[in-house]
Amino acid sequence: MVNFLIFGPPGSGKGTQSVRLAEKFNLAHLSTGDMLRAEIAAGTELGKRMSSIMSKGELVPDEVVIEMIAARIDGTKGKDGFLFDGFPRTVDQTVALEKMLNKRKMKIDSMLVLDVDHDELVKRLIGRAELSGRPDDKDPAVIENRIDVYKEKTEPIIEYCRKKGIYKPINGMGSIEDIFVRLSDYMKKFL
Ligand code: B4P
Repeated sequence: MVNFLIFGPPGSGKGTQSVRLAEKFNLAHLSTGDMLRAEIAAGTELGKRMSSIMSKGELVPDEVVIEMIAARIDGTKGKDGFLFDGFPRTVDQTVALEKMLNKRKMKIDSMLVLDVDHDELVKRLIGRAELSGRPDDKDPAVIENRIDVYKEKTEPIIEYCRKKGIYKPINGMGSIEDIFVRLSDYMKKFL
């Protein structure tokens, strides 16, 4: 099993690229954002509690996403590895993921970080708001807050992974196809 983190600020293309990469390399695509939105859509108790946090652009509590991921890791069969999308988002989540993987004789093999300019992030998210109706994409102030939260709470994971020698920056500017080729060319060395 080969395990990748796809990483980057909101709007950097994590979700967009993950769907295609997971298919190409037979990886299980685990997106905590998608899992949380599914809880909200299903009207569960958890979804109701998480919805207001997400619509402000804040992170949900670590325990919530760690539990979701643990359940999915054990429930996955027939794949060649995992592609973690939007998880981890804090150093504590990273440590928890490493423990989960180590217990199952796995590790994080590579962290792919999509680098995208600030103005391009905002443009993509505002563009998506019209199609997705996501409350966290509609309000420019919420978008800025998500980017600030990323810088404060999520970006420190880069230093953590750099020290472990698994950090790989990827240019996330350009067409979806060009970025897919950049990511695939790097990932295929592991598979
Ligand atoms: P996520 O679902 O992870 O949302 P995201 O980071 O905003 O989106 P993503 O990065 O996948 O979107 P993409 O760029 O692909 O999280 C949402 C919320 O859930 C968080 O704010 C938080 O509240 C909560 N949450 C999730 N995980 C959590 C965790 N682990 N811990 C705590 N809280 C958590 O796409 C954006 C747009 O850009 C799309 O419209 C796409 O079509 C477009 N696009 C992509 N690539 C493009 C390109 N190259 N050119 C032009 N447009 C492009």
